[in-house]
Formats: sequence, C-alpha cells, structure tokens
Amino acid sequence: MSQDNCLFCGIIAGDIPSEKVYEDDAVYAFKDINPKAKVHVLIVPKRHYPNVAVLAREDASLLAHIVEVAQSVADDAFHGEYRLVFNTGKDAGQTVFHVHAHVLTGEVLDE
Ligand code: D5M
Repeated sequence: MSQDNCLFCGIIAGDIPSEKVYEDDAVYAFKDINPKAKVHVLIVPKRHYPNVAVLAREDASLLAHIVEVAQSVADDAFHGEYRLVFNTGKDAGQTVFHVHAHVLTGEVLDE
C-alpha cells in the first residue's frame, strides 16, 4: 500500500529513479543518494510504514526480514559486518517518513 507524495513509495513504484541493490515481494533496497560510507544502502518495505516503531508493532516479521537483507548486503560487501540505523523522528534526523534501514558497510567505520 503506497502513500501519496511519499518519495520512497515513488522509488518503489519506479516513478523516481534509483540504483537498485535488491528486491523481493516485501522489500526494495537501493543506494543512498548521499552516501555516508563506502557502501550505503537503504532497505525499505514496499508497504508504507512511517517509522520503525510502527513497523515493529504492525509487522515484526517484516522488520526481521529487513535485518536479514541488511546482513546479506554486508555479506556481499564486507565480510558480514555493518552498521544498521533507523532514524526515527524529525529531531533524530529522519527526513523521509517511509521507514528505511540505513546499511553502512564496505569499509571500517569510525566510532
Ligand atoms: O534518510 C533519508 C535518506 O534518503 C538520506 O540518507 C538521503 C536518502 N535519499 C533521499 N532521496 C533519495 C533518492 N532519490 N535516492 C536515494 N536516496 C535518497 P533519513 O534517515 O530520513 O535522514
């Protein structure tokens, strides 16, 4: 179920271009336009949820699937090690209100 005026719903629908990394029935993964690591992939559920808290409450197995896909991205990119970030809320840096996992990997990360 998509939401009007949602950037990531537009990407999933193919209306907005993206660099696809992975896709299945439930999720879509693509390269972040402003990478913060050598490999920076966003994983989004195809169904619109505004943030990870709502996703966890409404479909915990889909959240687990996103973690599995993150692991797979990092297995391919950097011996299975990665940082997984869900910015949740404007004051925490969330700018797109369609839940997305940031997968940062491909190099040794600071901190
Ligand atoms: O993360 C939102 C992320 O979405 C941010 O890292 C930039 C990225 N972004 C924004 N527009 C695009 C497009 N068109 N393609 C790929 N990536 C994009 P947040 O946690 O909400 O701050």
